Amino acid sequence: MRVMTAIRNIVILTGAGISAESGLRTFRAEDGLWEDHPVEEVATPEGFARDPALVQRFYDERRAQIRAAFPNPAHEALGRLDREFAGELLIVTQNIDDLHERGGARRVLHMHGEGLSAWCQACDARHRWEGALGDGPACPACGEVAMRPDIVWFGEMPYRMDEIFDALASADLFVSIGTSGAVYPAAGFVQQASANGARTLELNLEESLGSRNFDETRLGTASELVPAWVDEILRS
Ligand code: BV8
Repeated sequence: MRVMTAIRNIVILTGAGISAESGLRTFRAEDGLWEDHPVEEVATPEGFARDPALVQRFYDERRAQIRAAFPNPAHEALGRLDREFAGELLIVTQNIDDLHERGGARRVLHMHGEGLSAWCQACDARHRWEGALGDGPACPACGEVAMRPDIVWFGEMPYRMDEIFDALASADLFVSIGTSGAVYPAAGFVQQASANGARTLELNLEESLGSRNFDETRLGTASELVPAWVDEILRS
């Protein structure tokens, strides 16, 4: 365990586990299905090209679930950290919900896109979108019917990787919350942070694929572990 020097720069990575207690399903159920669909069918550009109506319906359903969900104590604790921590902070989330923002966090980076955003393939405009896309609405900017979910699918480049790599290069603490460590490049962030001299901490319900890469792993639910950890940081 690295000596606990003053912490001035924290990077947090969150996954579906932090939103589980808000009622949003995580991905890696035993059957490897996403909401009863094979991943390739609903979370790849090929799947979208093959059956756009199915994929639009899949994300219309997830968008409605996001809007019906509420932040839980873990999201709210990170909001408090964002308000009260004097140093640098970046919350990189793999989640497409807006529960970090509704929990009060501001410095949030959605590396896999956002469920409440639509991306026009005709003019490249992005729009906040709370309703359905399956019924083929026209793009508010160009009028074309060409909007897709603003989501990073498998095989697509995650958003704002440069900012993430810069943050990992200067972090002195990297905390992973509620992620299985199954998907790259997010699953590799802990090694990058560690190689740059950061301490690394995992808060998760169970051991993950990356647990051996962390200085410390605490097992439990996010709504228990995250508020306690935020208290610890704000006291130190
Ligand atoms: C890319 C948006 C090129 C969609 C998502 C072979 C080897 C290595 C890599 C690859 C490979 N073959 C292909 C790849 C690349 C691929 C990949 O990693 N595949 C995996 C399957 C092997 N990655 C990509 O394609 C990525 N793009 O590589 O581009 C590139 C990259 C960089 C530089 C140059 C080129 C793009 C991947 C993005 C896919 N989109 N999401 C949507 O949401 O609909 S992925 C999706 O699954 C999530 O966003 C997240 O990233 C990922 C994992 O999900 P988790 O969030 O971890 O959730 P999960 O259910 O898995 O786990 C939940 C955890 O929470 C569990 O551990 C559980 O114990 C815990 N938990 C549960 N309840 C609680 C809890 N914890 C606390 N409290 C609780 N109450």
